[in-house]
Amino acid sequence: MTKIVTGSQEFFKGINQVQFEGLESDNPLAFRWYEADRIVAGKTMNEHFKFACSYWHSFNGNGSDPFGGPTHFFPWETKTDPIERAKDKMDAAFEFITKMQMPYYCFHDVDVVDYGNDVAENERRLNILVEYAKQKQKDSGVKLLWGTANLFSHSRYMNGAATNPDFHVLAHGAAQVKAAIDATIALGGENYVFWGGREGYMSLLNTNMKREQEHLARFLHTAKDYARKQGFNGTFFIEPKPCEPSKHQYDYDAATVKGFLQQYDLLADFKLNLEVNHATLAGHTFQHELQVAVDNNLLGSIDANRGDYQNGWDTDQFPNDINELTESLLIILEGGGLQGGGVNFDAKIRRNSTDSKDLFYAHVGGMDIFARALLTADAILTKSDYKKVRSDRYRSFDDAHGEAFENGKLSLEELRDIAVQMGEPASISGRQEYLENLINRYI
Ligand code: XUL
Ligand code: CO
Repeated sequence: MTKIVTGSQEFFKGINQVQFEGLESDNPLAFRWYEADRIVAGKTMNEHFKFACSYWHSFNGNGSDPFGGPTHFFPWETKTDPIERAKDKMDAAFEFITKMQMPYYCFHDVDVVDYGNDVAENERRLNILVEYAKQKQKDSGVKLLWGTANLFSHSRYMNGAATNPDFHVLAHGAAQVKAAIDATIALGGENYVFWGGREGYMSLLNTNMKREQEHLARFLHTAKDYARKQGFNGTFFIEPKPCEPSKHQYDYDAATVKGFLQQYDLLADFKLNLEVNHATLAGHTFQHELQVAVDNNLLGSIDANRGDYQNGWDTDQFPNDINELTESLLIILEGGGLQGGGVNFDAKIRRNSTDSKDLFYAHVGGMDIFARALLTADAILTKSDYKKVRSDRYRSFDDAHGEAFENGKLSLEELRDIAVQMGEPASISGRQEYLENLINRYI
């Protein structure tokens, strides 16, 4: 059990630590499926998931949208001094995280403390909060899954950071990344994330795409070399997203990022942090993105959330789709799991979810649905003929001519002669409905 760590005041009063109570429980603030120490497929649930709370949505996201201001008024946002206010927020964060028994958290630099326009002052502020976080981590055992720098909110980044046409802006982005890497290392962070929200363009009329992408690669090499020199041996993650806020973002999807990493010799140090709603925006399923990552040995981490079928933007809702997640866990389990990363809830409660309990319901639901999907996927893999149905579809490549083709031993003329010799192929069912039913049966 995690020790609850509060500051000088308790922010989530009247809410106890969330515990596993099992399927019989009707307590909405208990886990029904997530049992941290339960072993599934050779690892504890805790090891499979490494659940992380995202600082930005949970403690900064105030419910505002393009049509209206904040609806969430946090008691940790009252002090005027930025350092004192940031400490209150960190007290609230660790209280929440330990009450949820989450083992990890993630942050952007500016989530932790307000940044202004003075590089040295920003570094000073972040350092103070890093020292504060060190103590909190020590008291609670909670760890940092990854750190990152926000290179998209400040107005100077309106044309991008590493891909900005103005070198002066790029240098400011580098200063921020340096401080965020220093903070991540100081806190024992296990990974470092680059999400290129404005690394892209709005119009090709004013954009030299090739030059911008070369700058991005050079920037990533420079940041990576610095971090390695400072002793960081965790993994760097690129988080693909096709658009929003930019019209077009360079890290479009898993396949695009793989090509980029390969082209610029970054594959040894970088993997992917895949987000469900980003996959949807790219016109893919999350499962597709996971499979691309697994097939290229790039599956590092996950940002868990979901989109809205009626909306074409990043709604960042908490995950609750058991079919989607069961199919995802099938791919993750068969692919050998997440490499270095975990499951970060990059999700926010709705604008009109204004009770302090809502943040707890959201995370309870998210952790439980992942646990349920893991158990279901493991049962499918170990008890059903799911894998056999798929491998049987390819059995004509297991021997004879099919095997010779796979090994590059057949010319086009020989293939033509085999076609003549074998005659018209029989039709073979893909059995999609059978497999869809199988998944529902195990849920
Ligand atoms: C934005 C997004 C970011 C990254 C970290 O869509 O997902 O919060 O996860 O910068
Ligand atoms: Co994300």
